[in-house]
Amino acid sequence: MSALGEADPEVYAAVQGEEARQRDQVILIASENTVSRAVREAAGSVMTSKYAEGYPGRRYYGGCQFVDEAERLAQDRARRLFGAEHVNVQPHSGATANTAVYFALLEPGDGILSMDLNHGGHLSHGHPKNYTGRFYRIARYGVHPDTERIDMEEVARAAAEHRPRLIIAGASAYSRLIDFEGFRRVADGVGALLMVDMAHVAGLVAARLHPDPVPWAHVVTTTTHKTLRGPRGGMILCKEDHARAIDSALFPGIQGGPLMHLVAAKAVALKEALAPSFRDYQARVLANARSMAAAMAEGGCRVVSGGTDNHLFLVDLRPLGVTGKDAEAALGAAGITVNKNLIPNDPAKPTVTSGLRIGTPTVSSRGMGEPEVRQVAAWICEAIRRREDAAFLEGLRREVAALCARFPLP
Ligand code: DSN
Repeated sequence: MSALGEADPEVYAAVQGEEARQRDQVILIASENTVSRAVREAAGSVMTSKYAEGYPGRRYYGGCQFVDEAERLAQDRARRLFGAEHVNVQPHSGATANTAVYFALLEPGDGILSMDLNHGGHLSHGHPKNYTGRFYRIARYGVHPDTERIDMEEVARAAAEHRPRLIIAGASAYSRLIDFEGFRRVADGVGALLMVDMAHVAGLVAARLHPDPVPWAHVVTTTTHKTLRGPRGGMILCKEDHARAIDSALFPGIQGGPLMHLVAAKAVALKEALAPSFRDYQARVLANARSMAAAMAEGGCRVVSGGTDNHLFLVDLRPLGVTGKDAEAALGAAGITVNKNLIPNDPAKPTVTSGLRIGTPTVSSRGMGEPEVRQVAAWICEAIRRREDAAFLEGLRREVAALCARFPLP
């Protein structure tokens, strides 16, 4: 038995349960992935015990020589991977990375122009219930009602009207390419700074399969655990001009000691992302998302904006007469994990929704390809249709587990 199993059987059982869930289910949460054993080993390493407030070579604690090595490796690899002038690998999360940027570049009351959460934006970009919605003057842009794509003319019009200090490009439920160069033109036109939150597409950017925000944005934030396939955490990339302000906004501004086990795990994931095989993986993520979106449309769903250019797509369930909430529950019973999601101009509440968000990073990490994801799409449509049929959902759960057994977790 493991040390955890002996010391704390209850937590051990929860961890075992989670391992079995990940092993036996098809996970289609667009913001999740499954990390390598090497990343897990670093994340579970002795570095969790070390305090290291400060930055490499400038710490407030003794004994930092080895954590310094790990942090420098993470910084160097991130700079190389993204071609960034300066990198901070310490943010505990994407929201924390964003907070550091706001504290570095803005004063309370300054204006931010960002994507509407109801059209695919992110909570920490100015939602009224988030601190950003209380501290800053928030203006929104959304997707065009006909194309369901970001409308750069609307972005330019909103920027001219609201004169923000910061424009944010980046989303958590948007399946189309984002024109970062166009955003920079709009920002320059009104004297604003541009921040890109590339959390969802960072792995695709690293693989050069998505437009690169780094040349255009003053600051780029990301998480490390989505398409980038690292441990949970955040990262900030910026031009040298903003490096000091960003570093001191993060520490001592909003964080204390960095989580050095996760910084070490970020270094490992960044090394993996520099390997040629990472590009093949990201190409599979894209091909799987496109193929799955097409199969869902064949199954009677409406795919928002008609398809996808990245790792995710949104499904409008109204043609099937089911809410996102009920579809999520039925699919959960069949061993398929998705999340309900608002679609643009959704008439339903965020706790109910008319849509699902479906992403392919995890299934692609397991090695599933287009035949498998098309099969999963067919199962999803069938499970939604037969959502009241508990015996069918139970049988499907066994078929899903059999598919998963052919594609073991790392
Ligand atoms: N909550 C994340 C997502 O699911 O997209 C974003 O932070």
